[in-house]
Amino acid sequence: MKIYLNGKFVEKEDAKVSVFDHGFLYGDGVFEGIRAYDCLVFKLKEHITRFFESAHSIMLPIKLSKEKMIEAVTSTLKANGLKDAYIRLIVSRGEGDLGLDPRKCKGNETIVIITDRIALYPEKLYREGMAIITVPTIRNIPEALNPQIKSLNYLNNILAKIEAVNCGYEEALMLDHLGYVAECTGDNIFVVENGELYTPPQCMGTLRGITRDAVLAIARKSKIPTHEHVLTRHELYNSQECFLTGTAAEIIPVVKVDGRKIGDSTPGKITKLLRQEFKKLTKTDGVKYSL
Ligand code: PXG
Repeated sequence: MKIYLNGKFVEKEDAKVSVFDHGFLYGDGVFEGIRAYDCLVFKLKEHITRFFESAHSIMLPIKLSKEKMIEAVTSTLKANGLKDAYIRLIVSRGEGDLGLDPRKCKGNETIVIITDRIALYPEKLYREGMAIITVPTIRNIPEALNPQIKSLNYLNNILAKIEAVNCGYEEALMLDHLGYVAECTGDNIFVVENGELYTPPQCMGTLRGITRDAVLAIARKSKIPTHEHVLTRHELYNSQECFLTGTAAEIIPVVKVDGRKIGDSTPGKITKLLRQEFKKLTKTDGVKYSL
C-alpha cells in the first residue's frame, strides 16, 4: 500500500511522522473520510471544501490548493490501483516542540492521504436494522470545540463509542448540551414521521454530514417533505422509521433506540427507497479517475 506523505508516495511501513508532530501531541489538525465507488470519488469537492473549512477555522494554513488536493487524492487511488476505497485525508500542524504554541511548528504542516479497502457494518445490519443506545457523553458544545470541525481530536465521539460498546451496542446516540438529539459517533440521524423526513439542524452538536445533505436532496427530489428540526428522544422513540447516514455507513436502518422499538422494528419503506436512490447517486456525483 502506498501512502501520500507530504507530496511523496511511501510504502505503509515507511509512512511515519514525528512524535513531535502536533497532530500526535495535541490532536492539532483536521481530517476527512471520503469514499470512492468504481473509480468515482463521491462528492470529493464537497469533502475538500469541508476539509479546508475545518482547517481555516483552526487557523491551519494548507499549502496545497484545493485543486492540488483533489489531484493528490486521485493520484493516491491510482498508485494503489483501487476502484473502490475508503480515503482518509489528514493535515496536522506539523512537527513542533513540547508546547502548545503552534508558532513552534514553523508552518511545516504534515499532509497524509491513506486509501484502503472499505470496512463496513455487517450486511445483516443493513437487512435487519441496528439497535442504538443513548450514552452519557454529550456532543462538544459549539462554543468550546465546534462539531463542524473535523479535528484530529475525536475523543468526544470515541468516549461515546466506548460507552455504547460497553453496553453491548454497536452505535451510540449522542445528545447536545440541551438534551436534544445530536447525532451518532460518526453518523447523522434521521427519522420518518407521517411520511416526512426529520433530522437535527447543523447548529448545536450536529456535523453537517455530506451523506446527510445528499439524503435531504434525494428526499426533496422524491417529493418527501424534509425538516431540519430539533428532535427529542421522545420523538425518536415514536417515529415510524429511523436511520443513520455517513460516508462509511451510507444509510443504515435503526430499529431500536434505548430498548424502544421503532415502527414495526424492521427497516422502513422510505429508508429502503432512500438507500436505492443513494446507491444511484454514488455512481454519478463525484470526481472520476482512471486506473
Ligand atoms: N457525524 C460525525 C461526528 C462524523 O464524524 C458524520 C456525522 C457523517 O458525515 P459524512 O460527511 O461522512 O456523511 C461523520 C463523519 C469512520 C469515520 O471511520 C466516520 C466519520 C468520521 C470519522 C470516522 O467510520 N464520519
